[in-house]
Amino acid sequence: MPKPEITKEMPKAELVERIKKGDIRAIARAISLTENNDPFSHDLHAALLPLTGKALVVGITGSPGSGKSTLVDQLAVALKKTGKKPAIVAIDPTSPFSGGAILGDRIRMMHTAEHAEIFIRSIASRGATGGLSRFTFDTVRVLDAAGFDVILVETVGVGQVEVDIVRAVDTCVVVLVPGMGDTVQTFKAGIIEIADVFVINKADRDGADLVLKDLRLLMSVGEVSDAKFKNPIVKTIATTGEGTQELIAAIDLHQKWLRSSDEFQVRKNNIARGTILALLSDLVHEKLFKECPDLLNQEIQKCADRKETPYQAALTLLKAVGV
Ligand SMILES: Nc1nc2c(ncn2[C@@H]2O[C@H](COP(=O)(O)OP(=O)(O)OP(=O)(O)O)[C@@H](O)[C@H]2O)c(=O)[nH]1
Ligand SMILES: [Mg+2]
Repeated sequence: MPKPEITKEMPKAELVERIKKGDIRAIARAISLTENNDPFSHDLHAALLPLTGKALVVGITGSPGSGKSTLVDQLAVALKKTGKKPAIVAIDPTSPFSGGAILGDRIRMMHTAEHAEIFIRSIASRGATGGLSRFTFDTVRVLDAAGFDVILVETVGVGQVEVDIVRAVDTCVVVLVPGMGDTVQTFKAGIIEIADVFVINKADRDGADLVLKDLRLLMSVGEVSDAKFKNPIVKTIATTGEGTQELIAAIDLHQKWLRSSDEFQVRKNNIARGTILALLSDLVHEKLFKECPDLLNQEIQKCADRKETPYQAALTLLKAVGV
């Protein structure tokens, strides 16, 4: 008998039950409710919360075209082979993942040669504000509740929000490539400091060893006092899958270290703190735009005309929204 359609009227408990069973349409529904900031989604997330906390969230970041999607593909397929249930969340991918039927709502299933089905959700970052990071982790929460045990989040580490996203994962993999002067230049944004594991992809090209040398040098400089974890560096050729197993082992090594140290709790707390603070400022902004857009414009004008300091304006606005 075909399952009943998922409708807005469907009771929360039933939707939660179907998500728990890994029902793709229920997952898609939950994600789109979240994306539309539907009030129902907040209740839904609260109901999903007890089902979460089991997935390992791995961030893959690096400059455009460095081979992140190809690498994520390989990782997902390799993980699937070992009996894991991986899912992919890709932020603004400009290059498509291999094949796959489009399920709507930016969700696809990747069909691999091994007939393994891998869930992929892409998220557009263009035009998105701070909400991007909130939405990414709400999506991750739905997937975690649905029983996906490794969630690979691909993002180009350029904007602040994207850096915030990779900062909030369990293991952050930074992908570098030869011949781009990549090591120092591209990652001034602070990406290199948040890396747990480094990948030198396109190791089939000249210059991979040079990147390795640069990276080791850079790391030895940073290693002044309490470098508690020696970041593994893995060379990969994502197009052939070479190095994939080593990368999985390096991620594993990082997780073993993290879970055996105080850093685990520190990281969890930092993530929670960052998420709450970001959400608070989002909520205040939303309230302002909704409840007193005219006052906001007046205050902007006063401030621009130097009749008021920004501090005075902010206080007036906070009072107006009852904070
Ligand atoms: N030679 C070589 N090419 C590779 C390797 N890995 C990926 N590529 C190629 O590099 C190009 C970009 O790969 P993607 O996986 O789309 O890179 P990406 O980092 O996801 O790109 P964006 O999402 O656009 O930032 C593709 O043509 C890949 O086939 C590799 O190890 N060696
Ligand atoms: Mg990509």
